[in-house]
Amino acid sequence: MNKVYVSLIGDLLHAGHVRVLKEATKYGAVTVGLWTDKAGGEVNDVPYLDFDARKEVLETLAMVSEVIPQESASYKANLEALKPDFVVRGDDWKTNNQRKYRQEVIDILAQWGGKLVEIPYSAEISEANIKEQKNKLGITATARLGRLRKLIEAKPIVKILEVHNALSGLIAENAEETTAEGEVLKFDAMWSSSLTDSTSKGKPDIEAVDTTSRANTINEIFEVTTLPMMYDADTGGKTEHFEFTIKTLERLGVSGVVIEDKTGLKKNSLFGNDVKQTQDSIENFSHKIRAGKAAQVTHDFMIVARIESLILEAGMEDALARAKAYIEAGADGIMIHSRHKGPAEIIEFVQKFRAQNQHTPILVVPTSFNTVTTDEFIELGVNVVIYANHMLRAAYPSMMKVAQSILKNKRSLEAEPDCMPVKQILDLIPGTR
Ligand code: SPV
Ligand code: MG
Repeated sequence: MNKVYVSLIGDLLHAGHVRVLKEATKYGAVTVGLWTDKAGGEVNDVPYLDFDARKEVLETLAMVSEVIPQESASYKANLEALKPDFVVRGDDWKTNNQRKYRQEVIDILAQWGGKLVEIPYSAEISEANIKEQKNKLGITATARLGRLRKLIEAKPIVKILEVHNALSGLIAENAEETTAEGEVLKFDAMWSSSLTDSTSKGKPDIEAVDTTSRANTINEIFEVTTLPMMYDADTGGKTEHFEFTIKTLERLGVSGVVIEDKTGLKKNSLFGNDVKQTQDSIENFSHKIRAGKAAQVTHDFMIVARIESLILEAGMEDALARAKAYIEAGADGIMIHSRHKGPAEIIEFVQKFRAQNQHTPILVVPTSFNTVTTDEFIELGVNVVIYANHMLRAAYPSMMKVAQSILKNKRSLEAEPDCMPVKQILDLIPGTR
């Protein structure tokens, strides 16, 4: 009997998959190569359901003889191991994010006279459309919460964009760039920044906006988005308060918090030692991390320890010693911050840290060392990059410019080129009409 290979992510089985599998059975015994999280991570398509749950569903189908893992978005390894006579697939990969693997499949099959059979997909069952429908359904708090940890494990790097209201949340969710090779670039998650949430409420970044107010903003953002969120919890406050904050965030579906090792009146890190700021002791801060880990209800929630040693000029050795201690206290990740224009001290920290610890996720906030690309961060061993304030910083100058133009010209005509057309803003939000 001929061997047929069908490659699937299989998060949501739909008519398109059934058509492919039905057709595949006409050619022989069907082996499904089921994508692992890592395979999905390579093309920005990390499955929502666990591998075993997806496998269980496929194995119940009479059309499927066997389900094996496909560990990469490239079919190469499985095809070379299995040497199938046919690969059957929906033709949507002629245009989607997998198009670079199509020719590779054709070339590999040709080595033993295998053939690619493509099933026409109509627009209503294309992956893109299915995904859009799925996004419209929204996401549960539990699924959203667990997603960030999964993305960090599956992807070479996780890109997080700052959001401060629902509209900026929609931008983080929908912004998309397609490269010449067909790779779709998107943000993976949102950053609830203390700086921009405070600033958009007209308050200084000194822990003056309380958790209730921050939670209300998150609720509004979560109503219209599905991306996971990392929350900037400043110092975490008093340990007893931090325990409540964690439970509040988990209830909302936030994936994790970053707390910074400062004490007393917190000021924004980008001031460095230009203002009075005090670093907490390793002992106190480790205690806060331990209490937080003990307080969390879910398994997946992350507590990331943010080290301010470089910001406060306490030195590299201090930063490394703190990283070690905070991980021992239970931190799920380390954020190392710097306000230097160049990335030298961040690079040194990551290299020295990675020499001792290959697994704990490292997060960076390249506001000042902004020349470094995500590809370079991957090379270095960074797992998460947070663009921590750019949405608000982009919006404010435009608004200021338009306000001044109206005053100066005593009318709004001159400001029009800096404004989105009214027709466009009316159609910006789906469901407005
Ligand atoms: C924030 O976004 O509020 C941060 C990052 O904490 S920074 O402003 O660089 O300190
Ligand atoms: Mg902050």
